[in-house]
Amino acid sequence: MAIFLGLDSSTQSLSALAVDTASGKVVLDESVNFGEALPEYRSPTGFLEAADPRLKHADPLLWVAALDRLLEKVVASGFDLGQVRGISGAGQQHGSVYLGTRVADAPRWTAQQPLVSQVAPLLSRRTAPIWMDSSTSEECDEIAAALGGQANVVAITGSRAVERFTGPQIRKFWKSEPEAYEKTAEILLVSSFLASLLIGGSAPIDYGDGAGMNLLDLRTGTFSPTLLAATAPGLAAKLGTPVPSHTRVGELAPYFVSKYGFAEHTPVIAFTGDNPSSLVGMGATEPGTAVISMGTSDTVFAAMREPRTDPQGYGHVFGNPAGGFMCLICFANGSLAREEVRRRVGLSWSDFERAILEQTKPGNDGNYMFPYFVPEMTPKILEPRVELFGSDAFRAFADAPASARAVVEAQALSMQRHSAWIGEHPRVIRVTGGAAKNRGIQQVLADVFDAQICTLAVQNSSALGGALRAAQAVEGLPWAELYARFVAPAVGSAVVPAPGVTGAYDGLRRQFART
Ligand code: XUL
Repeated sequence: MAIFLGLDSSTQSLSALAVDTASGKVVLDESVNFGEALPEYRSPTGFLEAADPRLKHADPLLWVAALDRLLEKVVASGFDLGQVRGISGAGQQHGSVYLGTRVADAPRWTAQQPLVSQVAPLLSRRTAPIWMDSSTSEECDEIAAALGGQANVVAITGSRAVERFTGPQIRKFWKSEPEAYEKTAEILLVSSFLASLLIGGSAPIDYGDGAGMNLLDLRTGTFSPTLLAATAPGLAAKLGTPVPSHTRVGELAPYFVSKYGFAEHTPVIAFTGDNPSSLVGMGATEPGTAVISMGTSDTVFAAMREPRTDPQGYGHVFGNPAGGFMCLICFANGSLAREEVRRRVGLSWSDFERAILEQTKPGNDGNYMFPYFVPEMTPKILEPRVELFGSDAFRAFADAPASARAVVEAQALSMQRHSAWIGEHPRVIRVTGGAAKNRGIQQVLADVFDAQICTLAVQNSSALGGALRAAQAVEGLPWAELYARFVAPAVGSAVVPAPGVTGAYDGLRRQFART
């Protein structure tokens, strides 16, 4: 029996999932919701309140406290962490943590104190900008100008300079707090920060998550000297050297051995971004399988046959943890937008599902909603606004069923429109994330994409991806074997397009084309 642990530090929670490669079973699935479990960090949805809607920062100590809280919960559940033979995991992408002392140079973690009080003195910046931040347009323009245009940034990094990516965020920090930047010895991503906590040392950034920084040269797998220079002075020394995702970055620090009963010398494999990790957890590391992940953000992604970039500039190319590349398009107004509409019209989630399946029909009688409750990156909408077209009752949020369908249809059509550059019409799409269970949402996706939609038996694909990556790196098991054991479609999950439905969206597609 060999047990492997995957962790996933997402926007709103930290999860742990363990697989047993011998029995093919998931043997642990626990999580800690930041807002509920750690209210003292004043982050009900994972980030700090700010007057400017473009500013989205989190308290990195929240993620540290959550790690101890989660492991306590796992031990309390009776699970024996001493069986774990390897750990990997993932973090929300693009977010960055700033340390005045490198973790590698910090005192060894002591089990006499909680981790959070040992990490706090290391920080050179109290907050961490996260992927929802859109406050760096000026820095994006400056980086693009220094490179001779966005096309050159795309050619090197696979993405335009975009607000949430780490490079523009670092540049803003250097410009606004030059002294604190100067004192910063190490900049980590959420993923490499988590791995660093585990090994009690400085864990490198992997190619999967590193590609979301506007700094990594995709051809060489190294940070581009031109982009480093265009971003901030002395940056190379603060970032370390990026590594392939399967790299063993160290072994678990004694803190976790004595406190939680892990075995000594448990290997830790590089952490990656939550989306690259989900590519593994969805069994989609070979081209041909598209994934839609519906969490705080909605993302559409797939492994790539050949490197290709989005002419409109919204799509990205990241490292595929199994080798090669993946494409991704991200939408900020995902679950929080669905939740906001559901709350405003007073529907339960089951009523929301019923509204879509039973009380409304494709095309929604011309009721459209463009749900930009927070600044959106795809398409770029920096000032939050909700655009409503249709009947009076719908526009007044008084027609609850129409509102439910309107938000989901707009999201699905936007996903389809902005993923067209990938150049493939997927016949089957695997969906994951909290909203993926909702039959109404599945049906809209099937109708809009004209594809079969299926969910997998294991829900948390990013944490599963972490566990499978650890198993692959430590035991050398082939991906196909791991997928055969752990990536099975949920029984009876397939949803197919309703007959003759595609034309129903022509009006909405035209409306979209005008926006
Ligand atoms: C991807 C992105 C989001 C975060 C959310 O580019 O910004 O999906 O990774 O966790």
